[in-house]
Amino acid sequence: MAIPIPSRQLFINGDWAEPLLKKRIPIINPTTEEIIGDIPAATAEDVDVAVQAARSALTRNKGKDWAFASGAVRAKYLRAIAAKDDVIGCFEYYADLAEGLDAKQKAPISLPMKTFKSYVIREPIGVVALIVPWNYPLLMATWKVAPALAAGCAAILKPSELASVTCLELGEVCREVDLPAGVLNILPGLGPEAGASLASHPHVDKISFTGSTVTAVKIMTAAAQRVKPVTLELGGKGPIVVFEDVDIDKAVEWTIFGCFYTNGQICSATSRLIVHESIAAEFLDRLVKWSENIKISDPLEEGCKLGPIVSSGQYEKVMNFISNAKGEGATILYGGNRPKHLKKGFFVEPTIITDVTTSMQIWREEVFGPVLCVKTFTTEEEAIELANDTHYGLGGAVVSKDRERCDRVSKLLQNGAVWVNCSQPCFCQAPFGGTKWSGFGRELGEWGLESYLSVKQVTEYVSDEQW
Ligand code: TXE
Repeated sequence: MAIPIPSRQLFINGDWAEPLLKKRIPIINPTTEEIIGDIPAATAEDVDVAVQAARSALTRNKGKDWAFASGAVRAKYLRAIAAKDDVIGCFEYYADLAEGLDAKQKAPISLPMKTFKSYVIREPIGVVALIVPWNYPLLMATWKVAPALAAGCAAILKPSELASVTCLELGEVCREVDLPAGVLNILPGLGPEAGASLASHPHVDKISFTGSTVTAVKIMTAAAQRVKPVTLELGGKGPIVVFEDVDIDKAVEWTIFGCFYTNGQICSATSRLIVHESIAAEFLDRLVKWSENIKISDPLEEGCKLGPIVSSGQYEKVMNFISNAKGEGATILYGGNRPKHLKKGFFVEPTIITDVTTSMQIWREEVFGPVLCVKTFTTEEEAIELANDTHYGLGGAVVSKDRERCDRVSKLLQNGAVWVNCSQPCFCQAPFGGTKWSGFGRELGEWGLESYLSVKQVTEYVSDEQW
């Protein structure tokens, strides 16, 4: 059954506002390729208004100042938003951390001289730009909005032009819970217009970005001009290393989940299978059998396990990766095509690619689609070398019954997250982020909150002694 899409405007200063240039972007259903609605498109003019609203929300003197409110006050709003929304756990978690922040304020520092007293206060960084991608649009937004608001920042959320609808509904929730005006503004729009204006705006104090490495470079360049801090959560080409002592069925299941879940449109997807050569033949056999049973359909259909790719552009990109792999001499062991039973929509079969070399594009670049490439290994050392043979460093997995081996490998993988005997579990209490081209800074957990706080020392001369 089709879900009605509400027609929304930009969310600025606590209310809906038509974009100043009245631009809108069509929404295309990736299953039917039909236009099913549209979203407002912010431009630099709207960004100015929203940044001004956010800035005055920080210090407006009507008893509702956001930056100077206690963590407990902010926690009340976060819990109210959580009660109305889907990504409840994350908002509730940061409501708890906001309260915890009150107790940490004015924490004394022990100094070597009695003539001075020193303490530390944690203050919100200020106005923050939160730029998010289209995969998990509301969740990626929440990973930023909840800690930013808990810290006392005022935010401008820029959802992806390909998936803004759920983020806009967050605006309606904020209205319902009477979140002070300007604390959260939501500005969908094109990356080079709304996104770039936000990243370079002189009154934005920090940028937190999730998306591609190419766009991250542009954002960092803009931020560098004004010496602004950035947190970057970027792409990946994660390994899943499978040793010879595993329960093959369980390991196959995690391999499938780690690469094909959400169509592989996950930054931390483990899309490079590195499997011990002694079990490789049987492993691949069972992997193919599993893949044959994945139901590909309209995601609204019961039992669907694999829906369409997000957009025609992304569909073309995934198909190009597959044909380039063939062109470079790799073997398409399974999939590689549009499923025959689906005539419309941006659908791609789950795809398994073998005979891969480490110089091939399919080994080196992020596909962001349901495409797994495979290599075998003989020694643990070789497996680690293959796993780390990438510019990226977001998620990685190791599967083995040998605990000590898992500990050794976990230590040596150059990833921000390592999963042992599983792939992809994610909890808002644990830090998430990457190394190398996968970015820097951490989201979630207490690290997520710290990234929106600035630390100030206050040191007092307390002695009667004269200088
Ligand atoms: O990402 P972009 P796209 C990867 C994935 C995908 C590729 C391109 O491989 O195929 O990136 O996807 C905004 N200044 N990932 O084009 O461009 C944009 O509007 C400021 C991995 O969708 O990075 C959107 O809101 N902002 C990734 C956000 O940046 C700009 C998730 C992300 O878009 C901008 C998504 C600019 N100049 C794609 N240009 C992950 N790590 O999860 C664009 N934007």
